[in-house]
Amino acid sequence: MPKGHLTVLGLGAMGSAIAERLRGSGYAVTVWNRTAAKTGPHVAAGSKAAATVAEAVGAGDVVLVVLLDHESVREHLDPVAAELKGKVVVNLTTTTPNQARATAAWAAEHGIAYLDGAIMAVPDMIGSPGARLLYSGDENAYAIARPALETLGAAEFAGANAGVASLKDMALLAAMDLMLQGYLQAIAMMRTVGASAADTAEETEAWLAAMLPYGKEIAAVVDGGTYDTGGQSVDFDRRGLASLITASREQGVSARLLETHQRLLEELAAAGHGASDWPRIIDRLTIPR
Ligand code: FVH
Repeated sequence: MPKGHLTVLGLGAMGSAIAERLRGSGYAVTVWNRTAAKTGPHVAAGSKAAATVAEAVGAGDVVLVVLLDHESVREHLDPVAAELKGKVVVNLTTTTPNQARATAAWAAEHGIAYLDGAIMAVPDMIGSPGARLLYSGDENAYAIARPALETLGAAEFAGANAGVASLKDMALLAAMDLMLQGYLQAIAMMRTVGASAADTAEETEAWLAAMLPYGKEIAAVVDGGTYDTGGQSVDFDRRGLASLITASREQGVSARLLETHQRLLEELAAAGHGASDWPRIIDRLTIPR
């Protein structure tokens, strides 16, 4: 007896890994993919292939959507709203928070229990303890889908606001993006004296690892909200950053990545906050609405 009937829409790298894991965990899995040929290996492994999205969603109590983007999700879910009524839809496609909330509103209108998910893993990690998946939206949908979702990786419910899982995903990816840009700046600077990218990356990794705990100190300053703890000030940081920018340019390396940070510090100094703790920069990141 299968543990339950699930549908997976989308058999790209991630959808395939998810379908395979669910099947291996004892679920009866029906798959659908725009390019039907990709269903072949799944059928050979014991899944059923549906010829249409409507047929696919009819076969599962929980429908997992792993398509490319918001547009492809809505292109295929909107026409089968009636078939989805009363079912649980878990959308694991990467979308923005507003797109997640829009799909949640659409689902609520059609009596569909909707959970939006964000996958903090690459396909190879699915089913391993290192995979972390965030969910937000309908809590009852989460309770129903949870046993299956927990086979994919560590599952975390982030609340009823359907946009929060996606927001957290994007926030963490933004942090990663900015950190990895730092590797490139260091590599660009050091290769002007012949250092290999590999050597600089190794040194950068060790340095960043030593600095990581400082992130929580920054958070404490932000949570404190006074920016007068006597830690590194805006003026101190401006001077330090000016040296980095000058050193980059002296080596013939653009300082564009660093200049953005410098501009924010200059704005704070111009507003009379030169003596403030430098994490006050967060005020410049918040756009009034
Ligand atoms: N792969 C990863 O490492 C990341 C990890 C974090 C989360 N992402 C997101 O997961 C979604 C799916 O990603 P993927 O890796 O499976 O992506 P692809 O291998 O490129 O497969 C894309 C599937 O989407 C189908 N598709 C694309 N456009 C349409 C459309 N207009 N209508 C129907 N299906 C569409 C595509 O079908 P086909 O090309 O095989 O016919 C694939 O099934 C994604 O949101 C990541 O951001 C993965």
